[in-house]
Amino acid sequence: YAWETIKEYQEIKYSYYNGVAKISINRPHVHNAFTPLTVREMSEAMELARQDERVGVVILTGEGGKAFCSGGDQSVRGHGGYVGEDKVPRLNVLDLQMQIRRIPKPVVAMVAGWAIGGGHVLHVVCDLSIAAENARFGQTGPKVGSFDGGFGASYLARVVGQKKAREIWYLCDQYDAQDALQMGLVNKVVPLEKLEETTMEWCAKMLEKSPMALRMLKSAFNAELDGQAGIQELAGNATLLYYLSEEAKEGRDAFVQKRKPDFAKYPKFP
Ligand code: 2NE
Repeated sequence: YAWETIKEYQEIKYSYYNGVAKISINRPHVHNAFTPLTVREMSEAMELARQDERVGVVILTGEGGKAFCSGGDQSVRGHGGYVGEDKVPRLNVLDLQMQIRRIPKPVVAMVAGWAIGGGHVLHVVCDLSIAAENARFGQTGPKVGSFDGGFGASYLARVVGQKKAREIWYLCDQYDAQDALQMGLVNKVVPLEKLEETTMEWCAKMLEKSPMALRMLKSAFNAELDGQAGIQELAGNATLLYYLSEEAKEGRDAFVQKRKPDFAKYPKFP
């Protein structure tokens, strides 16, 4: 694929091809563990993908074929979070999780090798996950003095069930791609050499579909689980649809033209 670099970064790659944006963690020497800078760059790229009207689907992945992401870089974990050049401890990956959940376009995790710890949670919060046969999944929190009690626990439990989610967190075992497929943690398993091709085929199928329908579905799936914030997201999309209607435009026009709105002609559906 002729991926076009959209912006150069230090710790990630961000590129575009045929309606698809690809955000790839580029720290293969540490199995793509993330620092605050990695996350800040991913966050900016995710926002660029959201704003880019050419982009219909986003792929999240890691460089090198040996790891998707191994979580927070333990060598920069300080007192209260992961520490960057400004010496401030942060857990900014939690904001990135929210962004993945809220971007109104499907996000697909393309997983080769390790998806571990906070890296595992990143694939969990993606809409879909395609795994290579060499993929390995798991949480390590209780082993390294950490945990993710947010989406990393509650959404994982929605995906694989309460018993399995508790097993994953309490035992910190590792699971291969077939285990993950069996528990509904990934959508498909393919040979490593077919990973990008298959992911791009799935993206192409989604790109043929109605972007508004996909947008509504994503917020509808979220709404059931995200409470008031989920309803806000779904309702925002309802407002978007309403603003596209003549009925809503009549209200705006009447105000601007300083006249009484005439809503009488609009249908009162049963
Ligand atoms: C992923 C795993 C199981 C792979 O094992 P293996 O044996 O295949 O590789 P190795 O030798 O451990 O790793 C290769 C290099 O990458 C570094 C290693 O230290 C090693 O470096 P060198 O010895 O060659 O210099 N590396 C790997 N993961 C790293 C990491 N996360 N931070 C810094 N360096 C890392 C094995 O590597 C492993 O278990 N990695 C640690 C996984 C982990 O515990 N991640 C953090 C979980 S906590 C978290 O992510 C988190 C959270 O819980 C809540 C909020 C935010 C984040």
